Amino acid sequence: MLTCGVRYAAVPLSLAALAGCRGEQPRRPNIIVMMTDDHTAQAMSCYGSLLVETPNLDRLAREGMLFENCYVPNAISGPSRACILTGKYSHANGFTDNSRTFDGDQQTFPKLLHEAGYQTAMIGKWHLNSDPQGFDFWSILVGQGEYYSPQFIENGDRIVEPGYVTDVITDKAIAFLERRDPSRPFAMLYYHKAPHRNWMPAQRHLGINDDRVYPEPANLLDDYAGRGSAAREQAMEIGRDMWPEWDLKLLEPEVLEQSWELEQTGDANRDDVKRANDWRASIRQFQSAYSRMTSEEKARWNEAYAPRIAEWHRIKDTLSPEELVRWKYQQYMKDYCAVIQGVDENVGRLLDYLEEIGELDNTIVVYTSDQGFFLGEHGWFDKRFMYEECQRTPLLVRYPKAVGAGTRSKALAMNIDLAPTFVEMAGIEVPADMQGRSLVPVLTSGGAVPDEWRTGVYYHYYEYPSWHSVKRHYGIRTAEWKLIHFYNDVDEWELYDMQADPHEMHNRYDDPACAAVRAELREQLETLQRECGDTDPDERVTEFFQGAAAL
Ligand code: SGN
Ligand code: CA
Repeated sequence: MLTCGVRYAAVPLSLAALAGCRGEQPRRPNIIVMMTDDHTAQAMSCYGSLLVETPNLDRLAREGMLFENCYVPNAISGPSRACILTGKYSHANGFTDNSRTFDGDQQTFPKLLHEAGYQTAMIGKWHLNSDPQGFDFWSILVGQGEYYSPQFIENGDRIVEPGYVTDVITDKAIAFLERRDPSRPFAMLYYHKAPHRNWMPAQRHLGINDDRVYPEPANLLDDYAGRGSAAREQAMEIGRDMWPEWDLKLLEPEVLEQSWELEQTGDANRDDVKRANDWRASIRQFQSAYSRMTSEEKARWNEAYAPRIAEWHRIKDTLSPEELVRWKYQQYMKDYCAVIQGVDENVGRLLDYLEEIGELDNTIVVYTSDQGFFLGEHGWFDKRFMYEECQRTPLLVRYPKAVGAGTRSKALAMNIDLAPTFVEMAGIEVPADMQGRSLVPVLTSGGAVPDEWRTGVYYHYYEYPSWHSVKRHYGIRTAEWKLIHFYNDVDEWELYDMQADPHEMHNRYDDPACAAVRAELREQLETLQRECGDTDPDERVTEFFQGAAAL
């Protein structure tokens, strides 16, 4: 059904030509956006990872385009999802941090596709605190979602699905495709919970990495020298902030089955009290996650983690602080990579299904994550910072009718580019208020950076004070440099030479040799802020604080 809200554009010549059509309008492509939660490029073999093999994701890269430089404007779940849906930065779509409620009445690309006759579905982690709009079918995880027997809200009804979340989401995706109307194109958001914290593997992947020893990042034992208070004062250190019980599954079955009183006592403003309360809450959270398994699943789980628990009790009082970080890092990687295995297999399952029904080559298949993640770099887990490991996100695009196989692009891409790209590829005129840029010229040129392409990407993170204590900041990343301003309760700048110092260990902001580049970047940053309408971050955030305090 077509409505007047959507304006049609001629399908771009390049797409029409590559689709091999002779005069007639090519068939509109199906679209599948595969998104994971916290899957970083350091854990994808097509991006050069030595941590894990991802043959099915590698297949997408081999048969499509890999973006080396795709960035998110705000490295956290809900905001990133809102950016993708709207093609707009957080300040423009209103969803600046995870406590927000997405204004679902606003324009999104699924709505535009739906109005243009696409069958639309949203399956998996939504995390926007309001019901999805613009979908024929939606089945979303409740909140962050659970790994075992996950709860969903499906077209408004709450249900529990037995099984492992990554498998269940794929089953639902295939079921949607099975019952679709094959005469019309579809657009499906296939959004995983995996590999979000606390990294619980599927039953068939328990213990698979037990014998593996993971290479450590060079800055695993970073001491933050030469950087500001934001890097020093975060709460995402593997050594200090990763809970052995919840994150590394070091809880005996007897304790997991116990009823655990959640006494939140003491002065919540004191750091030690807050930490003790958080720790107790994490144990409760693990008990609840564990309770969702069947007795067979629990038995297999207990057996798989028993050796790790025994080792922990044997060594925990003997480890130096550095040895503790290194030991925890190894356990973290074993679980994280086992969870990735589940993602990769399911991506393969969905690709095989598309092939079987003859739709694979008619479908634009995109793989991305809501942001990157720290896998021990700087001694951290989690994300939020504008540092490279989490500002950058993986992006693969397979569509053989327009995108060359095995191509790579260095173009500075952003996840706000996806909405205009899909809209254009569906033959709809890209609305003028979308702030991202269509990637069609990049996709159809073998990855070449088009003339007049952006030379810097803008970033702005807001969720502070909150989980992991990452201070508010904004900044710009160009092909060679990164400039960051931490603000709100501090006023600190950082400048990194991304070519000489790709791991962002040496802040050059006060280096006299960088005076010219610093001035140039500050100007470029201000221009970007003006262009995207984020002109006074400090003031707006102060207003937000006042609003939040009034709630
Ligand atoms: C949970 C996690 C945090 C994580 C946020 C946001 N804690 O609160 O570690 O940063 O989600 O993640 S947990 O103990 O509950 O696992 S996001 O990807 O949804 O933004
Ligand atoms: Ca995330």
